[in-house]
Parts: sequence; structure tokens; C-alpha cells
Amino acid sequence: MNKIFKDGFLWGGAVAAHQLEGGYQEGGKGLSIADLMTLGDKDHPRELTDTIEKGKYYPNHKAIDFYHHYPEDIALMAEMGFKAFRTSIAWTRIFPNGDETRPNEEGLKFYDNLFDECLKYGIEPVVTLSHFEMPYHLVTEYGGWSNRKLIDLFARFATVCFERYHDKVKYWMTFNEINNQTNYDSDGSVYENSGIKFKDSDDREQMMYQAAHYELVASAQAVQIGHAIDPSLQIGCMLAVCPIYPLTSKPEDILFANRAMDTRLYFGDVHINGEYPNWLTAYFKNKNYNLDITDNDLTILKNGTVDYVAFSYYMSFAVQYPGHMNYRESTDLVKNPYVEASDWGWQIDPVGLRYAMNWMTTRWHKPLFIVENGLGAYDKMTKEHEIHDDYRIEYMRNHIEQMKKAVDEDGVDLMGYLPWGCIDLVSASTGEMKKRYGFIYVDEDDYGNGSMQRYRKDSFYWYKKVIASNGEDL
Ligand code: BGP
Repeated sequence: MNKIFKDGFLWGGAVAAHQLEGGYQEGGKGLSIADLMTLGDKDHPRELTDTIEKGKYYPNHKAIDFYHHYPEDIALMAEMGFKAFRTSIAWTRIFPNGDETRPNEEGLKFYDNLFDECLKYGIEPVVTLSHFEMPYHLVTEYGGWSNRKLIDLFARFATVCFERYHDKVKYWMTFNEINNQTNYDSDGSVYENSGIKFKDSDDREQMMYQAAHYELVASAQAVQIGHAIDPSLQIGCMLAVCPIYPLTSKPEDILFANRAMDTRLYFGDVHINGEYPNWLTAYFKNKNYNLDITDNDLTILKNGTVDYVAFSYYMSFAVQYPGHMNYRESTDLVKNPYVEASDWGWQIDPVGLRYAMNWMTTRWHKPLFIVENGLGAYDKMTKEHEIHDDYRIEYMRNHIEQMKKAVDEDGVDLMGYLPWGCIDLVSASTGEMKKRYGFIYVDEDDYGNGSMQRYRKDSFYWYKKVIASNGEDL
């Protein structure tokens, strides 16, 4: 039995409500932005439509029908020996429109049942309050996170969740990959669907920082609410971590790579230190960005710092100095010749995981929790219903090796490992089912055709051994 990972290390897996539940109109659920996302593919981004039209396919409506299959699915996770299962609460099951004063009891009951099902097997539920979705009504009516009112509406949602589930759920996260949700140049930013028009790219960037600020305040407020309801709760932030390397040792490349990483991860500085980093305050000043950041907001940020840093890790990036210091993910990334990429072009870099864990530990001194990692790949099922996903096993083995080094040789404090999409589900970026991550195969295609039967992949048996040996037997 491996002694590198601490007792109670949280081995398990991760999913998100809208990517697997389906039942998009069941149990009193309201329409969420995820329900308006069409199917895309690796060359065509998903489209966020503004009404549900006939003739378009919306993968999240049905997803893998976890809403009805969850007892069977949790039993399979228990069979693998899961200690923890990460999912999210769909805001629209609790507040269908987002601005009601009373929650929807049927939605609350669904998560009671789900968490009880986990606890029955000794599986700790790990819960994200907001994972890439929100009531669509909040977009049309308020302009999504461009509106300060969202802070209070989110606080109401968070309060209901903490009060209802604090006896069942100890580990929480506020916003999934907050640094992707309000992304630079991202077309998926929810406020854009509300008809807000931007004069130019600076105007748009200013809005991105404003919306991010409201989310950061909402997160800090939720941390305070959760701790007031139950001081034993562990509430973390959640960041998409992709280390950004300089392509060469040219000093400008190095400086620019640092700035790029700071730009992606300043959210962590605010979550953990409770304040904006100097470079960003200077940037706002030099750009003449006039952000609505009040003294009271700054106090909330200071008093609502997180207990741990949860993060996803899939890949690393590389950059070259483009002649200015303003990093834009959509234009500034270059190919790293030293690493390979997945079928979807994600650069596979296990050493980057160790690098990232060291970077965060030195900077933030907080326990780390890997709540997403994995390989999205095309899987093939044989006639005998077997899935030989050795490529997935190899990906995870290499990443767990680096986790071990980070803990053992670098002294990183690691709480657990929850690989993404432990059961096949709808891809967030493309909406495809064929981009699979799971240990459990779901017989369903991109359009929802298939038997919905669940099958154990080779990685299922491998991961079971990994957990049983606490990471020794890779
Ligand atoms: C992260 C998201 C997940 C998820 C994962 C894999 O960014 O938090 O929701 O889906 O990436 O991405 P994809 O599904 O696009 O392959």
C-alpha cells in the first residue's frame, strides 16, 4: 500500500450536472444556458442559441440520462472503490428562473437522493455550485454576470444549497473554472447573448473583467455564507490550470509567458489572497478601465478567501512574445514541439502537472485538489462489449506518476484526484458524446441514439486497482 498519498486521499471522479443529467424539463427544472447549446465538433464551436428551435440538436437535453440512471451509475463508481464523487447542482433545478424567492422542492429532493446514494457507499459528494450553466432567464432579464444583481441571486442559491446539504456535503467549490467561464475573447460568455454590444475589443475586455469581478465577489460571499452556516465546510475555488511556457529563452518570451499565466490565473490570487494583484490594478489604470469595484466588494473579497484550490489539468500551452504584453488566448498560443496532442489538439504534458502544482503551492500555500484530469478520446466497443482504452490508462498513469513526485519530492499538499467524466458524458466544448473520458462507457452517439447501456472499460478495472493500492499499482 502506497504511503505517498495521505490517509483519506480522495480518489474518485468528476462530472457536471448539465453534461450528464438530462431530464432538462423534469422535476420543475427551468431552462439553463446549457440547454440552448447546440452540437458542435472540434472544428466548429457549439452555438449558444436564443430559443429552442425545431431541427437543431441540443445534446444536454438528454445527456446520459443520469437523472434516472444515477443509482446504477453510483453503484458502478462504488464498485471501482470511489471515495469521492464530484458533481454540480443545476441552479435551474433549485431556482428555475434564478430570481424566485422560494426554491423548487422537487429539485432539492433530487440532490438529497443523489447525495444519499453516494453516502450509502461511503462516497463523499464533492459539489460545485456553478458549473458552466445558469438560468437562461438571468441572461435575458439581467444580462448575466454583467449585472451586479447576480451577486445577490447567487448568494440566495448558495444559501439554500449550504443549508440543505451541509450535513451531507463537506467539500464545495463555488464556480467551475472561473477563469474560463469569463474568458478573454470567448464567444460563450453569457452576457453576450443578452444583446449587449461592444464598441471594440477593449470594451469587450472591460466587460469581461467586470463580469469576472462580480463572480469573484459572489464566490467570496458564498464562502462566507457557507462557513457561517457550518464552519466545518471546506469551500474551495476551481481553476482551469494550463501552464504557459515560453517557447524560447528569449527574455521577452519569458516575461510574456509569465504575464500570460498571471492573466489566466489572477482569479486564484483574488480567491486566495483576497485582493487583486498589482500588475492587474496597474493594467486597469493604464487601460482607463472604469470598473465597478466598491470598497465593500474589496472587504468581501478579503473576508471570503477559500480553504483549498481545486483545479482541472488537461494540457499545457506555449507562447512567444507578440510585441505587446496583453495576452489573448485565441491568438497568442503556439505549438510546443516537445509534447504530443490529443485528437482534439490538447497538448498532453504530465510533467506540466507537477510544474503547475509547484507553481500554485509556492504562490498560494494552500492544499490542492485535482478535480479534473483525463483524456478525451474516440473509444471503440467490441462485439463482446469490451473497450480497450489503453491510451487512457497510459495518460492517467503518467499523470499520477507526476502527482507522486509532486507530493513526495516537492512537498505538495494534495487532497485527492477526481478524473473528469468518470462516466462518458456530453463534451463541454463540442457537445459530442464521442469525445469520451469515462471508465464507464455509455452506449449513445452524438445525437442521443443508442441503448444507454453502461459498460466497464479496461480503464475501469485498472483504476479500481489504483484506488485499492492508494496509487501504488499503476
Ligand atoms: C473542463 C470543464 C468540463 C469538461 C472538461 C473537458 O473545461 O470543466 O466541464 O467538459 O473540461 O472538456 P471537453 O468536455 O470540452 O472535452
